[in-house]
This record gives sequence, structure tokens and C-alpha cells, in this order.
Amino acid sequence: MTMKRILFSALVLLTAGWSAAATTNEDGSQLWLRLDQVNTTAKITGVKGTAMTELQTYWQGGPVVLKQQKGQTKDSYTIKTQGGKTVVTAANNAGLLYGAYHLLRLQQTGQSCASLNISETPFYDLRILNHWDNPNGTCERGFAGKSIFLNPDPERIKIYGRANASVGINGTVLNNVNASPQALSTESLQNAKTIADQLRPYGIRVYLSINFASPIRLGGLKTADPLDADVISWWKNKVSEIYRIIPDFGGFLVKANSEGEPGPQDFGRTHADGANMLAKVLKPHHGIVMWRAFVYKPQSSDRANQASLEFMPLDGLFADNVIIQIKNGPVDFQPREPYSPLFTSVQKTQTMVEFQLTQEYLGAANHLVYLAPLWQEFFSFVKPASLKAMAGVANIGDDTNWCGHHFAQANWYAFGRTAWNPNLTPKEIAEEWITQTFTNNPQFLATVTQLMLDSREAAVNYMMPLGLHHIFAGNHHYGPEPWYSPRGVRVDWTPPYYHKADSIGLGFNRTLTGSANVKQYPEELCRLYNDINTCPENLLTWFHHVPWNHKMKSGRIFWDELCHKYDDGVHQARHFLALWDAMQPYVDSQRFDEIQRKLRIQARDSEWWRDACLLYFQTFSNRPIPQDVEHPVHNLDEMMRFRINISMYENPESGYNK
Ligand code: GCV
Repeated sequence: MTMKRILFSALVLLTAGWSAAATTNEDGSQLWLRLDQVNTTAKITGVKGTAMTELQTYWQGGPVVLKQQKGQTKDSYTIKTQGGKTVVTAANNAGLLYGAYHLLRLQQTGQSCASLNISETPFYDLRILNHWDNPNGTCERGFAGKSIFLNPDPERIKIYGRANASVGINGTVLNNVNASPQALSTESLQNAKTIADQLRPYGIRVYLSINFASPIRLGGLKTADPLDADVISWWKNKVSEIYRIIPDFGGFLVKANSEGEPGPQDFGRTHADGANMLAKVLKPHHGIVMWRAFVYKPQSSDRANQASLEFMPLDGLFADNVIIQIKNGPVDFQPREPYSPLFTSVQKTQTMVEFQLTQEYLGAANHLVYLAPLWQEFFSFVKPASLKAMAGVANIGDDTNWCGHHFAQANWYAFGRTAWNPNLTPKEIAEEWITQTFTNNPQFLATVTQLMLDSREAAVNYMMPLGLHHIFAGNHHYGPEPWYSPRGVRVDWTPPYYHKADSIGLGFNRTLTGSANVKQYPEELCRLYNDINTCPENLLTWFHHVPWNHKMKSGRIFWDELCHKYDDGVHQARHFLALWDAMQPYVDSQRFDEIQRKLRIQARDSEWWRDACLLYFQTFSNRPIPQDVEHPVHNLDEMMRFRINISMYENPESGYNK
């Protein structure tokens, strides 16, 4: 190396080191809203409200006029440069607020605001988060600490409101769908009122999950039969009380006759009877019912069939303020599922999709998995316009960085942006988020965007490739336990129900010769999925019991392909760590270290997944692991004895650590 070159390298190193050291440490508490306060009161004129306050506090550009103009669609806005001023026009305060955040986003992402002509309308009227928060402050499947709604801290709720409004989220369900009847007690309603009052300035309405048996458990009635006059009158009174306390209350989210929750079927009534009774009571107050279609029974030979079986006969019978809320896939937020066929089979019923932001099945708050590609995949089958709304199960808790993993914030951000405009690409959203959350350095942006875009497929590879699903550890769903089937546990809560490994092959036969689940899809897809030779390989074991020696498109036999996929996943996870290590110069050390620690866990966990699954399935396939695949570094017996002692309310400190 020449002297010049040595000096240059030293300078690069110094600069890199300096920039890392010089960047102030951040804890993630400001999310993507890392705006410097400037306080430019004079420059912002027009309609007073939160939009004005936000711009007065953070806007660094020229004068802005906020104008209200009737006639525009609710929540939509325009931004135009006129006579040296930026004019934001909207029909309501929420529209002005969204316009203000649009400007701040342009500012934060370094775009020119000199000549603007923007017109935005949200794709969905309702863009709502579902919190699975319990009265004692735990969050079901929550990996970021306790509920932010238990003893709400006004400062945190304000940031929560700003963050949601900045991406267009306009509703929030405050409590778990496994709802306590106490959620409707006067005391709880007062707490909900406090939160509603704090969120109203940010255009966010509150909603509650209800327990269908509340008339019995809270009201002391003998029944909760939705057709009983006393029950109806109990709900009428309760709803009137709610609206007295929270005049703009949004409505109810209901999990009924699912996983032991009470529902109308307990009284010989249908989902439609239950939903319509509540809808009628809410209607005079403009409230809505989001009725979940997440239903399955242990007696069912295929859980994936259940929602359509129960809801199809009711198509067209629901009131116009009922929306059927359907999880994106027919089983349960798996790393990859086909879309739930209910979306295309119902014709006369309003539906909305429920995505899960909290990573119940995707490595909790330890794995970096960017979910926008999963949602985009869903929308490539289900037309966004066929849906009424979008719900996301929140990944938010009282952890300093809100979501447990810095990168999990991206899923909150992406959810809002996708609900606003499902045509935005995962790449566009990732770039926006990275620029605001970290930096717009081109090297960082390109590397981290690609890492995020690849992360979901990597997780599929190291957890459940080729259509495998639900082979998680019982209860906490963190690691692999494809063998888990203790006596007495519902079979549909055990992995062998789903993978059906035997000496012939692996996978659930959902074809016409099996559970006939394929028949719930439109004809063309039914044909595609039904034939093992045309079924997309990424869903192969979802629809077929695939022989170990089945020839795959790569030319390999299925067993070898499975080994390769798992191994690819491990290499991807390790590669993410290497990529991140190279990002050190661009990130403050606190966030760099915290993310690096998580990526190390993810890389180790990926080996755990690969080794546990391959060694276990090998006991059925009786075939060797191909030479060009890294051979297991763990031992099946040890892994089968390994337990992580956590509940469904916590994030594991680390994964496999033997
Ligand atoms: C809120 C899965 C989860 C449960 C969750 C349920 C639901 O079964 O494991 O924790 O309960 O889905 O969505 O209702």
C-alpha cells in the first residue's frame, strides 16, 4: 500500500469512527418523528388546531396557510404552492393534520417543497389498530412491555397520537379481543374517555372490544341471547352510557364463539344475529361493529375450512354498519399463508382485513421481519377495493422504543401508510421510514432497504419454508417444536395436526382428495392449488402431502429442497448481521448495539429452527442431509428438552442458548 493510500484509509476510518462517536445516542422513543423544534409561529396562518401547532413547532420552510374547504372527501387534502406560500386545504381538521404531516415528511426526507401540487385521499375510511391489552396491563402476544393504556402517561399518549396521525391511522381499539366484561364497567369507560380526549386532537377515535356475555357477567342478567328483550335493552343502556362519556366513540370489536370466548351460538343464534343486534343499538350513534371471522373448532378436520363454513351461509345477512374482520390467512398470521378464501367467497358482506404487526409467529421482538412484503403479497390476491377497512394488531407497549425492536417500528409505520394507500410499495415505505428514523445516507439507505425487503422471505425460509405452518412451540409460539403434542392438548393446537409428517412425506392434503379446502378458492386458483405440479412451491405443503422424493422445479427432490431452504434462511439471517455490522458508521451507538444484539439472536435462532426442524423431519424422511447444506450443529434430543419459560405476554431475552 502506498503512503497516500494508507493515509486515505486512515482518514476514512477516522471519519467513520468520528461520525459514529459524534452521533448522539438515541433510544428510539421518538419513533420516526425525530424533528427538531423550531417554533415558527408567525409563518403558519389559517385554521387553528393540531395541524397548526405541529407546523408551528417543527416546520422549517416558508409560510403555510391552512384552509378549510367543504366538498373535499373526508380526511383528504391538497397541498399547493401559491404565490410563495404553501396552501394546505382540507374539509376537516384531520385532513389538515394529514397535510401537515405530509409536509413534515417531505422536510424530514430532504425533498424539495418549492413547488408543490399534491392531492391525497385515503384509500380506506377506517385505518385502525387493535391493541390486545388486558386490564392488568399485560398485552397478549405483546413483546414490548406493558400496556400504554394502563395509567396512561399523557406524554406517551401524545407521541402515540402524533405517530398514528403522521401515517394516517384514525382508530384504535383499546383492549384485547379476549375481552374482560369489565371493559364496559363505568370505571373502565372513564379511563377510555381520558385516552379518547387525548387522542381526539390527532383525529383518532377509540373503540372497545366487548365480551359477548357482558349482560350476564357485568349486568347480572340470566342470558346474553341477542334476541332477548332484556339483553337488547341492557346493550342499549350500556351504549347510551358510552356515548354520554365518549361522544365520538367508534364502536365495538367482537371475538365471538372463538377459542372459548362467548358468542351468540351459545344461545342457539348465529353470528349475524349477534352482530346485527349490536349494530342496531350502535346505529343511532353512528357506531360500527367489527365482527371477527377468526373461528375454528377442535372437531374440525381442517381448521382452514371453518371460517367459510360458518360465514358463507350468512353472506348478505349482516347490517350495513357491520364489517366482518378477517385475518389475512385462513389459519393464524403464519409466516406464509395463502389468503383467507372468505375474502373472495363472500359477495354481499362488508369485509376488512386484520394483519398482525406484533410478531407472534415471527420471532417476537427479537427478529427483524419487515411485514409490508407480506401485506403486498396478500393484496396481489385480494383487491384492496374489495375491502372496507384495514386493521393491524398493534406491536406497541411501554418499552422505551415502543415496539421492543427498533425495526419493529417500521411495521407500525408501514401499516398506517399501507392503510392510507395500499398501492405504495414496500420499498417506498421502507425508504421513507429509514430516512426519517435513521439517515438518508445513500449507502445506509440502499443496504438497509434491501435487508428489510429480504427479511420476511428469510424468516419463512428458516422457520417454515415450502408452505409449512404452525410448527411453533406450544403457548408462546417463539421457537420450533414440530414434535409438540402433549396428551390432552387440543389437536389443532399441536404442530403434527398441520405438518402431518410420515414416512411418505410432509404436509396437509387440502386438495379435493383431502380436506377440499382448495374448493373455497375461485375456480382458477382451486385448479392451480389442487395439482401438486402447478401449486406454487411456496405453498406446497400447505395444500399437499408432498412425497419426500417429489421432484421440485430446481431438479432436487422435495427433502433436499427443504434442507436447502432452511439452510438458505440461516445464511440470510447471518448475512443480515454482517450487513448491519457494516452500518456502524451511520448509526448512533446505542441503536447500533441494540439492533446488533437482536440480529445475533436472530442468526442463532435461525440455526435452532433449521436444526430442530430438519433433524425432526429426518426421523420421517430417513434421508441424509445433502452434502452442500450445512449440517446441524445441534442435537435433536437436547433441542427437544429445551424450554423457554415465558408467557404469551413477554419477549424472550434470547432464543436457543445451549
Ligand atoms: C387474542 C391466536 C393467538 C391468540 C389470539 C387469537 C385471536 O390464537 O395465539 O393469542 O387471541 O389468535 O386472534 O383471537
